[in-house]
Parts: sequence; C-alpha cells; structure tokens
Amino acid sequence: MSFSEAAGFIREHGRFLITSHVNPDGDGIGAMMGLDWVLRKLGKQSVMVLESPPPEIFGFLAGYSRICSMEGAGDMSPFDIAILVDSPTMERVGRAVELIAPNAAVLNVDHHISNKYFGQVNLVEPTFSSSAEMIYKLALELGLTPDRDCAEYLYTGMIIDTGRFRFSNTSPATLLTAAALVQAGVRPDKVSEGIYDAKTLETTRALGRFIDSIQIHLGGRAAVGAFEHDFIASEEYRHVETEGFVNHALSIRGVEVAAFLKEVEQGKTRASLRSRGGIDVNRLASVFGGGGHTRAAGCTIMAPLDEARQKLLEQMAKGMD
Ligand SMILES: [Mn+2]
Repeated sequence: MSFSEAAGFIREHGRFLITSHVNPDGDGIGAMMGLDWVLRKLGKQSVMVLESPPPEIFGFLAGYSRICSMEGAGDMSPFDIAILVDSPTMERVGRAVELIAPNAAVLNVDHHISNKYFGQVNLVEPTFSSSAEMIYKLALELGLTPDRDCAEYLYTGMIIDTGRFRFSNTSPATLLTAAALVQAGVRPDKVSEGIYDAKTLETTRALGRFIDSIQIHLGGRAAVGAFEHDFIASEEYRHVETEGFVNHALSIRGVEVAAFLKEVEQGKTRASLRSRGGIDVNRLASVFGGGGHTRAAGCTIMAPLDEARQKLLEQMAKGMD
C-alpha cells in the first residue's frame, strides 16, 4: 500500500478518529498530533483519543490538550472512520477500540515489522525510523508542508524512536526529514530539553533504582533490570516516566540484549526489550505474544517477576549461538 493510497483514504472522508497504542511513546503522540494537524489543515474534523491520559512529559507540545483519554471522551459515539498510528495491532489501542464502529473504515499507519495489516488501507513501512517520519511523507503527499508546530510533533516522534538519531533506524532519509523539520522552525535544543531535561524528581530517582536492579546474565551478553509490583503500585511511581531506562542496561560493555521488566499487576509482567543487532527482539517478544522492531520490542508475560525473568532468559539463550 502506498502513500498515495493512504492520501486517497484521507481525501475521501470527512471526520476521523485518530488513536495509537496504549502507553504511547513520543512517536505515537507525535505521529497522532502531526496527523491531526494535517487533517485539520485539509478542513477535516479530527478527534484524538487514547485509552489513558497521555504522558505529561510531552505536554510542551502546542495543542497537547487536544488529546483526550477514554475517560475524557465521555459518551462520544463510535467513529465510522479511524486512523491508527504506530500500533501493530487493533488490540494494542486498548479500550480506545470502543470508539471504532464495528464496520468502520480503518487506515493503519505504522512502521512496526510485527504489524498485522488490520486496516482497510495499510500503510506499513518498517524501513521508516518512526511513524512520525511516515506522517511527514504523507503530509507532503497531501500537498502540505508542516508549520513549526507540526514539525515539532514529528521531530519529537523521530528523536524518541531513533534515540536522538543514534539507532540503526536512522537512515539518510530520516536525517533529511529531520533537516526539513528544523528548517520549518523546530528548535532541536528546545525539543530535547522538553523531553530529556524536564524529568520529575521521582523519574530521576527511579532511574537510579532501575540501574541498581540490573543483573547480568548469559555470560555477560544479557542485562535485565526490573521493578517489582510494590513499587509500580506506589504513590511515588505515579510521577515516574520510564521511557529510555532500558537503554542504560543495553549500554553496558558486552551486553547484546537488554530487558526492563515491570510487574504491572500481580502475576503479569511487562517486558521492554532492546538489542544491538545479533538478537532479534521482535522474534523474542513474539514468543510471548508481543512484537515491535528487530532492535526494540515489547511483550507481556503472564507470570510474576522472577518467573517472567527465567522464561525470558531461556528464550534469550535460544536466540544466541
Ligand atoms: Mn514508533
């Protein structure tokens, strides 16, 4: 499916729901907001809804309050037209799926290699760094050049998914798009400060806790850090944003694969996985029903923390020679 077909889908409809996966990262948020800007520029109606309130850390983006949660959506009726961004499956949007009418026309815009092609129109491009980078190309396809606000949304998505242009998904095209966004008025220092230098004290303390929790396994090739359920359920944790924590485990010399485990509910452990190349964490995550990208993926393991760690390490060992 091409960008022109996705553009055609947008042109032929008038009122859209935009949503993304639960616990959205900066790419989910940036791509949603960029797409919302595009639709409104075209004179369309657009509503952004996520299962839960969006992470506060992206609150510096102009118009951020346009994003509502399912709770904030109240008794909004289901939409006939929906666009999912950065979500590999329909289920990943969580309860926001209730706002998509059963017979709705769905456009699926995503760059996850694990994408399940669930839409009527599927624009799935795993070679793109981020969904935000895809939205930039889609905007051009629709004859629009992002203004500074829109450029900031898309730039935010791109720096999150490329780790500030450090990861292997940073292609020449990624950097050319980033250059165009800076040309459009993005201040890289301002965006970077907004995301990386505006942490809550609880987040910085939690990073220390995460780093302390790291254990090395599989002869030094795997690093696993974890938060127990008690901490996750605490009042303090409500002010913690864990985006990027797992990379501290991956940055240890000799480590090829890293995991951040969170026992989100008793007996239910969420795993964020990162790899430097040798191990395909999309495949690793898929063993547990998750997915993502070759070097960044996630899954939920239906087991308490210690058991989840053991299961994961067994699968990691299988992926090594
Ligand atoms: Mn993404």
